[in-house]
Amino acid sequence: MGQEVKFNVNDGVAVITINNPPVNALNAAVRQGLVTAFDDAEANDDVKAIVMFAEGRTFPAGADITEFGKPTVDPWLPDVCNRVEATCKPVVAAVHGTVLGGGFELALAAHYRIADPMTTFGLPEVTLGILPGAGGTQRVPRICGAEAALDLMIAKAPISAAKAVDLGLIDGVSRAHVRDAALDFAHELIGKPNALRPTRERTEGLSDPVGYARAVAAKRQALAGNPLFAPAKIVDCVEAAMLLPFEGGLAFEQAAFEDCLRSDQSAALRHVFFAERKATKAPEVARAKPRPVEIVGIVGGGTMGSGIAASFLDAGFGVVLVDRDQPMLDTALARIESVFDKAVRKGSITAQMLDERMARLTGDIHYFAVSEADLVIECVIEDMSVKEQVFATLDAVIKPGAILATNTSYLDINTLAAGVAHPENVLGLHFFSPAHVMRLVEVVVGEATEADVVATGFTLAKKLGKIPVRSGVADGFIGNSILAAYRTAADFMLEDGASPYQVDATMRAFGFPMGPYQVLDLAGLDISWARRKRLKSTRDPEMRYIAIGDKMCQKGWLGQKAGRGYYTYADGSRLGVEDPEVLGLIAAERERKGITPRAFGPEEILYRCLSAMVNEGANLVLNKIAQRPSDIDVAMIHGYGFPRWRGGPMKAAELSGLLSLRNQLREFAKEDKFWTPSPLFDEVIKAGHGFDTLNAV
Ligand code: 3H9
Repeated sequence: MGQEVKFNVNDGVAVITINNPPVNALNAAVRQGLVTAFDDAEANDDVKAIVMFAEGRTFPAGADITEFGKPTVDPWLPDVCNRVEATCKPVVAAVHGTVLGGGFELALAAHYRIADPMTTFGLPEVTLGILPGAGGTQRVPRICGAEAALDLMIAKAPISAAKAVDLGLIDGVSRAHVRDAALDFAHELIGKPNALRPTRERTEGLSDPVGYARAVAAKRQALAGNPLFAPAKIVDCVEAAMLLPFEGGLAFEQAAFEDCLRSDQSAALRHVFFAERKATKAPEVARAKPRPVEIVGIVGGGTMGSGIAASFLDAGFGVVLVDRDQPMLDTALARIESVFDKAVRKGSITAQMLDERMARLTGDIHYFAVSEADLVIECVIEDMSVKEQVFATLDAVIKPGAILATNTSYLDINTLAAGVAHPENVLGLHFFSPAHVMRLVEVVVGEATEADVVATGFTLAKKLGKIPVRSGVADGFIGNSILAAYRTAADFMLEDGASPYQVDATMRAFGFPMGPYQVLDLAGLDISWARRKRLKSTRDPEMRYIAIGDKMCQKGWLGQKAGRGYYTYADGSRLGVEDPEVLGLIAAERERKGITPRAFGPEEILYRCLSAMVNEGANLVLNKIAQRPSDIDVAMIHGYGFPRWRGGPMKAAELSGLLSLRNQLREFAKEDKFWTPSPLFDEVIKAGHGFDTLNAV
C-alpha cells in the first residue's frame, strides 16, 4: 500500500486513513490504496468494523480534478464507492473539513457517517460542468428525497453538519476528535444485528413518489432556458434514482457523467477552477513577505472609494476615509452604511455586525488623518494632474513604509510613482464597481514597485475574498485594454452597418449580462472619450478611427447619468429604450465617410468581438503585461461578466481552434491593421499545446 492510504487495527476496528495533502483529492493512488485497504480489512479476522478517516485539513474534497480529460486509471471512483459499500463489516466514515464531491460520495458509500460539527458538505460538481458521478445522484435522493438532493447538486452552496444531520445524510456530530468518536461508534456496532446499512438499500427519500416527481418537474421547469448542460443532466439522474433499480441508476449516472466530462463547458469550467488559483500566484508573492496592514486609508468616497471601504470593513480592517469637504464626507459615510444596511436586510450580516463595522470606520476632511494607515488607496477622479496632486499631499503625511496605492483604471502608475519620495512603495489596486461585490482586483506592478509591496497587494485581495490578477503597466491594464479592443471591433461594425442594439443583443445571447453599449451607458461615455483624447497624440494615423462615441459625447449623450446615451432612460429609469436618433447619428457618420452599410448576422458580430478580445489578450501576454493567458480569462470573467462556463476569451478561442482564429484575423487585417494577428499565436500554434505551457508559469 502506498503512503496515500494507511491501515491499522485498533482493538478490533480497522482505521483506514487517507493522506494526500492538501485536500486529500481522490487520485489514482488513493483509490487503489482504498481498495487494497478494504480488501485487507475484510480478509483480516481480527477486524470487526472499519473506520475511514483522513489526515490533515479535510476528508477528501473530491475526485482529483487534474485527472479529468486524461485517460482513466482504474479503479475508478464509482467502483471504489461500491467496494466500500459492499464491505461485509460495518464501515463508519469519520469526516471533517470540506467534504465535497467525490469525497462526500465516498462518505455516503460508508454505512454510517460521523462528522466534526464544523464540517461542511457539498456536491459542487456542477461548477465544473459535471455531475456527482460516483453514485451521488443515486445515493443522496434515496436518503433525503429529490428536492433536497437537487438543491445540494444544483444550488451549489455547501451545507453545514447540522443541516446534513437534519437531512439524514449524516448520523451524528461529535465535539470529540472525530476519529475517536467514530471508533467508539464502530465498537458499538460490533456484534449488533443489521449493523450493515448500505445506502443503496435506503428508501426514506423515495417514500413519497408524487412529491418526488413534483420536485423533479419543478427543477426541470426552473432550469428551462439555462445554457448550462450539467444541471439538466443532474435532474435526469435524480429522476432515474426513482425510476430505476440502483445498478441501473448508477449506469445512467455514469453515461450522463461522461457526456458532461466530454463537453466544452466542462473543459471551460475546469480551466477556470485552476485559472483562479493560478492567478493568485506571482513571482513577487513567491519571493517576498507581505507587509502587515491593519489600517487602510481611502481618499475619495465616491462610488469606488465607498465600495472599497466597505470591502475592507467587511474583512475586519480599520478604515480612515478622507473626502474633500464635510458634505461629501457625510455622503460617503452614509453610502458605506447603506451597503451594510442592505446586507442586514438581506440577512447576510446582523445589525450588530453593521455597528461593529461602522465602529472601525472614521471619516475626515484632512489628509493628515491617514498618517497612521499602513496602506492608502486614492480613489479620486480619473485625472492625472488631480491624482498627482493627491499623491504629493499624501507623500507628506504617510508614515514610513506605508504603501501608496491608486485605484486608477487607466493611468500610468510609473508617472504617479515618479512624483513621490518612495516609488518602490507605490502600486495599483484596480477594483471594479461595485467594489464590495466584484471579485476582481488588478494588482498593477510599476517599474519601481518592491516585491513585498506586490505581495501585500495579493495578500490583501485574498483577505477581502477577491481574486487578484497581476498586471504590468499599460493604458487600461489587462481588463480595460481588452474592453477597448472589444469596443473598437464593435464600433467598426456600427460604422459598417450594424446597430448598437444588435451588438448588445448578440453579446447578451452569448452570456454577457450586458452588451458593450449598455455598459458604456452605465459607466458614462465620457470615460472612454477621455481615454481617446488622452491617447490622441500617440494614435496610429493608419488605424481606422470611429468618431461615433465622440459625437455622442459632444451632444451630451453621456449615458444613464444624462438620461440618454446609446439608449434613452426616461425619468431616471435604468432600462434603456432604443433611440432612433442614435441610429440617425450613426447613419450620418457612415454617409460622411462614404460607407455603404452592409448586414451583419449575430455569428459575425460575435466572432469579431471575441477575436478582438483574444488578439488583444495575446498581445498583453506577449508584452508581459499579463503573466499568462488564463489570467486574462479570470479578469474578463470576474471584472467584465464574460460567461464563466465559456472559460474566458482565451480558453474559448483555444477550444474553437487557434489556427483558424489566426487565419481569420489575417483576413480581417486586410480591412484594417487593428486586426493584425498577435505574433503569440504563431508561437503557440507551433508548440502545439494550446495555451497550456504559457498558463503553467
Ligand atoms: C468530483 O468529485 C467528481 C466526482 O463526483 C465523480 C468522479 C468520478 N482536485 O482551493 P484551494 C487543489 S469533482 C485536484 O486553494 P482552499 C487546488 O488546485 C470535484 N486539486 O484551497 C490548490 O492547488 P494549488 C468536486 C484540488 O482552502 C490546492 O488544492 N470537488 C482539488 O481555498 C488548495 O486548494 C470540488 O469541486 C481537487 N478536487 O479551498 C472541490 N481541490 O495549491 C474543489 C483543490 O496548486 N475544491 N485542489 O493552487 C475546492 O472547492 C477548494 O479547493 C476547497 C479548499 C474548498 C477544498
